[in-house]
Amino acid sequence: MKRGALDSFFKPVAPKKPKYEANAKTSTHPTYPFAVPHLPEAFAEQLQFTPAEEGKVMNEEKDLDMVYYQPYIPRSIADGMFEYLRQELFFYRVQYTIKRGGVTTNINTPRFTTVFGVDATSRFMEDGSLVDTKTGNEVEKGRYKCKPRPLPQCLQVLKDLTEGATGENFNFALVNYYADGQDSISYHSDDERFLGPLPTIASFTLGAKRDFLMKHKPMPPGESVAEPKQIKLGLASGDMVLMRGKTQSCWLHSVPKRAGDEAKQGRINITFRKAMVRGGTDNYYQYNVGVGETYKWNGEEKKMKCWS
Ligand SMILES: O=C(O)CCC(=O)C(=O)O
Repeated sequence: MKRGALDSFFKPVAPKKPKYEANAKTSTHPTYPFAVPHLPEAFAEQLQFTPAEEGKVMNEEKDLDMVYYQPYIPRSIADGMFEYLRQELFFYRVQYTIKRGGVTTNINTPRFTTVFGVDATSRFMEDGSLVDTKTGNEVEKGRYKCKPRPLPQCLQVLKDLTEGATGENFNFALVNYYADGQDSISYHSDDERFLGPLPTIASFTLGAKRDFLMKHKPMPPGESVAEPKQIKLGLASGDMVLMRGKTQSCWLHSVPKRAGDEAKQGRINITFRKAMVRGGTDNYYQYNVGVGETYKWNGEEKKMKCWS
């Protein structure tokens, strides 16, 4: 049989686009403002076959080590997954202050955020209680300033599948919702010490296509090698970038503001990470949950609204 004929024989028929139909089962926890319905069955079934495409290794630039999946989540369910997560998760618009050189500045995070998980020194039991990883005893009061939340089933399913496919291990899911082209994240790297050296981060896109920009951190003085050129990836619904090796210690990334209609459809980004120590847990909840209002998607008004 010819190669082409073989390929078409084994190639799966493009799956139908399943609609988002609410699942009656839910994830609950005393720290959740409301229950999160489980991943709709039709999406869970199709996720079993991820990654939808083989990842492309990007390691030709200095200090860069990434795998780019186009897509990881099949396009047939990516937009449905976006609708489902936007509808069912709780979000925050975090405000905080920073002090630099004696000057205090108020920061309004320019996107909606939420976070689930706990660092490697603790873990959640099936019943939702939090125990010390080594002893198995309930975590003492005062270990955390924040109240850690277990991953809801929908993010747990995606995390487990991602771990299986990449051989990596994660204990946090951070979720960003960019409501429109005004929402953004400025150049930064996820190189906090609590992630340990050479952290691996799996970063998913659902919904609107947005540019993901990367640039090398400034080269040390006297470095003879030229600074690598900037990279621009147009991340589409279902795509995933796995950043590993020296990518976080040597490169910065951002999702800049964007004009045009596509960004107005909204975009969700999910990153899976592994925090090694307690400080990571307090840091992630401080900057992704904070102390302000809870927001929930209002399907009639088509926007995030304060939830009470
Ligand atoms: O939205 C994205 O693709 C990037 C998110 C990100 O860089 C972060 O959460 O640290």
